[in-house]
Amino acid sequence: MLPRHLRTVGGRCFTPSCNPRPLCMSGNFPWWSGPPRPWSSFFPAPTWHLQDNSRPHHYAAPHRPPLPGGPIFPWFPPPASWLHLSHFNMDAKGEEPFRKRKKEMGEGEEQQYKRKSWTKRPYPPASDLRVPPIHGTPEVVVPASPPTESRAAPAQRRWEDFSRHYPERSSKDKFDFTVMSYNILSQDLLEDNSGLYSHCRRPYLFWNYRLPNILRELQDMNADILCLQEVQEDHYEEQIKPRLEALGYACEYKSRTGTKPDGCAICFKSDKFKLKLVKPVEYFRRNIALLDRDNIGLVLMLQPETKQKDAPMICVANTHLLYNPRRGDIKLTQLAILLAEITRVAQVQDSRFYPIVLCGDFNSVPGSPLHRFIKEGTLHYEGMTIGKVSGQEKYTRGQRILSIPIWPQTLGINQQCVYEAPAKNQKQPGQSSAEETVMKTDGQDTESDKRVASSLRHHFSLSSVYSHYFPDSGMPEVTTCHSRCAVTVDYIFYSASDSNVFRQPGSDAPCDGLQLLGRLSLLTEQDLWSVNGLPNEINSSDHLSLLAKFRLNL
Ligand code: KL2
Repeated sequence: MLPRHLRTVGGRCFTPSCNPRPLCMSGNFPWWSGPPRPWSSFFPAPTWHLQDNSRPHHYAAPHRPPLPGGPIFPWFPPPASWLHLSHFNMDAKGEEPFRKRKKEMGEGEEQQYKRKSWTKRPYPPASDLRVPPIHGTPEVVVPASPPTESRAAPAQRRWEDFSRHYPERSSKDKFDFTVMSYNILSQDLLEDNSGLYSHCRRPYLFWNYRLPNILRELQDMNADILCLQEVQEDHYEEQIKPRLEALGYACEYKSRTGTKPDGCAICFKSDKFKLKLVKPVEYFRRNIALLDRDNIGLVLMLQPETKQKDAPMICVANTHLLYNPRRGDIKLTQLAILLAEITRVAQVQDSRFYPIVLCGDFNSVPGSPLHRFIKEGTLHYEGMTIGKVSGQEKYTRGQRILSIPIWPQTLGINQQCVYEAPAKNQKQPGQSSAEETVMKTDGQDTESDKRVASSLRHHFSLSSVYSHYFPDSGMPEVTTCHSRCAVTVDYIFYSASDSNVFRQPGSDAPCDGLQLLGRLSLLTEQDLWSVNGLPNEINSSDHLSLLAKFRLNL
């Protein structure tokens, strides 16, 4: 966030009074309305390639948030991507920011901002909320009437249809479904980190204003599976879950450990899937100093409801990894725990797995070691500084390097992100003798043992739904945008065709994994600043939702 003295330049305030222009609101609702949803026909024809054209990550984006009224002073606030300064408090207990000052607020506003126990029901239940109409501003009472706004051409999110790349299949031979991943910005975190939202008009930050927007977006997206992060428990129980249940979803929730009031939810259309297994995943371990953070994950096994044929189960995992940009060691260990849990529930035999959809906010940027590890299945980390892992920070000099191995053996997870069998010396599926030796002779490794020991692996073959860069402009896609940064940290990974996915016995399906039929395009940082960043009048989180359509061949 900019220091206060820099925020007022040339007599104008950069942050709170910009003209917010909602995304994609030129008379139409940004997404689509009313079932059935004609996915491919409603949106303009796609201009996308199927390949995942990963490019090296770069940081600066050559544009800046708009100054209201045009620049009259030869100074501009730097773009958010230049301002990714870590909180000085991060290293100690990085997740816990300072409680933010609320003295600037009026009395009534402060009432709204106060965290309350959910048993006290400070907010109206879902049934009292008027979900706003598809067109126009949500019909909720906001504390101050916003000034008149000028609307510019809105940034567009388009549906990109890839289905033409796949042969048509009869309805009995396929199971198509949509998955959304969305960090909805818990009100508690918004208030704790209010400096990140100093560019926003205050009325848009009230939960009573944001909730109907979020519910409307969920409703209009109408995804078959929702993977939500930063879902505050009171809001979930009283408002979000009842609304989603009314829309035909069954909902599972895992709260963060400790005193953190938010968590992750996975909701699925109960007429499309049968719940086979729920696995809440806690990363906190009392006896392991490295794992003292309260992040969590949630894994479900879902059985597609198909009339004609038995479909294999689908493993859906959702997580929100640690934010602290400097603690890549913790992020990698949290990820390893999640991958180990997925292995446990999704493994069919040896290294064959049911199709996996892995969603979440990984607090790591594209091209970072953590991101590459998920996609490539291997990471050699010897000599890597802990701050480099997530790629959130440019300068990592002076930081300590990752220890080898990253996590202690007492965690019971090997370097292949698989839980070790309780019996000592028992080989894990796919574990080589060299790795086994390294685990046993820790401290006296040979050079080649050391190389194996300083490499992580996992057994899944995962692709990312998004490409992370726009092919024509080379501009980075952005999934989160606030005063301090505009980057991709949210992903939907999936077991792509040709991966090591379980094939139904006797199946003549041309491929074993999931086929990506389409996705809702993301935006650039520039697009988002043209609507005053996030959250804004219409988009009520500091993240964009991610939406993908998959096909499972039966
Ligand atoms: O970046 V996030 O926002 O993926 O949307 O994930 C974390 C951050 C979330 C959960 O911990 O809270 C936000 N500075 C900025 N943002 C922070 C900080 C911080 N010190 N701590 C938590 N968050």
